[in-house]
Amino acid sequence: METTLNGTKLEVIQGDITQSSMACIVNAANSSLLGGGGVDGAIHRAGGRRILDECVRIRSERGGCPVGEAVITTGGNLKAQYVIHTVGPVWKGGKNGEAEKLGNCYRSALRLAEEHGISSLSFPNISTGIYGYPKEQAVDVAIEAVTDVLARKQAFERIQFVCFDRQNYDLYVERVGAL
Ligand code: AR6
Repeated sequence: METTLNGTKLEVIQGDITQSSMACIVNAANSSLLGGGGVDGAIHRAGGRRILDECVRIRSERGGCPVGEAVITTGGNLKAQYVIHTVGPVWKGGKNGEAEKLGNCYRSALRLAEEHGISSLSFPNISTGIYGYPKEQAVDVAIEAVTDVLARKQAFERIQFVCFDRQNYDLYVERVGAL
């Protein structure tokens, strides 16, 4: 499903983000930037060695990526030209600034995308896998952060939420449908 918000097409799809045809995909990485499981593992496998090489270089320059921040690399062998790697919070019950940190992931990624002139990007459901963030709460944080940025900027043509599992897909369809 899709809707338009201040000139940006906002889409919800179910699928594998490595197959995205947006200019940029966002990765739910960890602070080491050296890869891992989940969507991070899938992106590195599909994108190949050049993504990891750039992550290693960024890591040696600035020691990794803090939670809520983002870095950008090539898309390597992916259709996407770029990957923006952001680091979501680990869910620790909700009273440890998780919502602000998760919102910062979406804001940081969009800021970096805008700085690089990227007009279309795909987001996975950051933190809702291995990091254990409750999906019903993560969707609200994601949509609030993205719609807040879009309300102030017209920098993007298309933003996709790529949901891997049915539960996230249903939640996003409901929330985006209500915008
Ligand atoms: N395409 C789209 N979404 C996916 C894909 C895919 N190919 N694979 C999984 N997801 P997770 P996190 C969904 O665990 O919770 C890694 O080891 C998945 O269903 O990938 O932020 C990192 O290195 C879930 O909804 O990331 C970190 O150590 C969402 O992507 C840690 O996991 C996020 O799940 C980050 O944990």
